[in-house]
Amino acid sequence: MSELNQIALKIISDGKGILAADESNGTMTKRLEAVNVASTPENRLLFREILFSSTSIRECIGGVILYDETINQTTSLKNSIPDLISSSGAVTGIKVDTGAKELANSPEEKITEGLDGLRLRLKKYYQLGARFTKWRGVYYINRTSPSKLAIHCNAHALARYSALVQECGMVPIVEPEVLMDGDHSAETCFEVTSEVIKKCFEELILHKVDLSGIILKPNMILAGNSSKNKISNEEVSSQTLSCLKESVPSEVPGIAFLSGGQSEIEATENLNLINKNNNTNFIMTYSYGRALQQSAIKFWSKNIKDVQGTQNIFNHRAKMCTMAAQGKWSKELENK
Ligand code: 5MM
Repeated sequence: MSELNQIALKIISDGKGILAADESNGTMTKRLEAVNVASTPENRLLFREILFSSTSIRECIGGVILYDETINQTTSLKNSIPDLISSSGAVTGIKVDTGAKELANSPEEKITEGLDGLRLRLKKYYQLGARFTKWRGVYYINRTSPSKLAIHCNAHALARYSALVQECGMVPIVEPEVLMDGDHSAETCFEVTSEVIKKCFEELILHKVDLSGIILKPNMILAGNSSKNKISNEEVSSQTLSCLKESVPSEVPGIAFLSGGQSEIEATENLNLINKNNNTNFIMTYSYGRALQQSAIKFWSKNIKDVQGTQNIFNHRAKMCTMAAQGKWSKELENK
């Protein structure tokens, strides 16, 4: 087992999953303003410190993805955030892309940027305690998208990023997100996701990335959020499994899904079925942002001083996701 493979397994084994707390300031501002909290560095830290000091970080969460602002912040007890996370046995991760920007010659699509100067930034993050990283490519589905161009250049960027991250001794999370926006069918989502993931692996292999030392973070196979032809949770699980089975090389140790705008329960139930029916050798777990934090942030915004109450809500969500990552979740457990 290579060192990178060991780090990847530490993050995702035994039902553990990833807390994606790497919202950029723009996204975090949307999340906080939606619950009437001012988006200041202090408030962003306040909420995140509550999550990172919850008991579920030890019990359920194998890795936490941070944003640049957060990895440089200090807790109320004057500890570094990576120290707080590792004191619970979890691994610190960091988002290293600088965002999805308009793609030249295809302005309705996006290319994720951040390769310039990346090697130096990675060295700095390693010194701060990060042992894994994240880079997200986004793909829209509509009549003309995603184009071959968007599929090609995002895969190329994900591969160049992954090679640099491994060179610096960290595990890259490879996140090609086919967005749920639109009225497309689940069948189209399947075809697009399969093409996007296959292209990513073609490039990762070309760039000599050690596939046993990455974690793939894909979307599940779902109909678009405005489609009238939604598929059942059972179908989501079977189609997601067959898509990944045909497009992901067997060396990859694990797959950690994004929630992509699914509700907390939907994302939990779908992950549970994926694990119940898992006919692959991949570990299937979660790397959720919204589906872990939604209820907690709502409660906290109305009860800013109630740290324990906020943590109870977050702990329950993390526990449910961890049960789902083992195929042991049920509605009864959810409502207990
Ligand atoms: C946590 O949200 C991340 C958002 O990043 P930006 O602020 O740069 O858009 C996002 O990459 C996230 O890690 C994944 O999409 C998973 O989050 P969800 O909410 O889809 O589970």
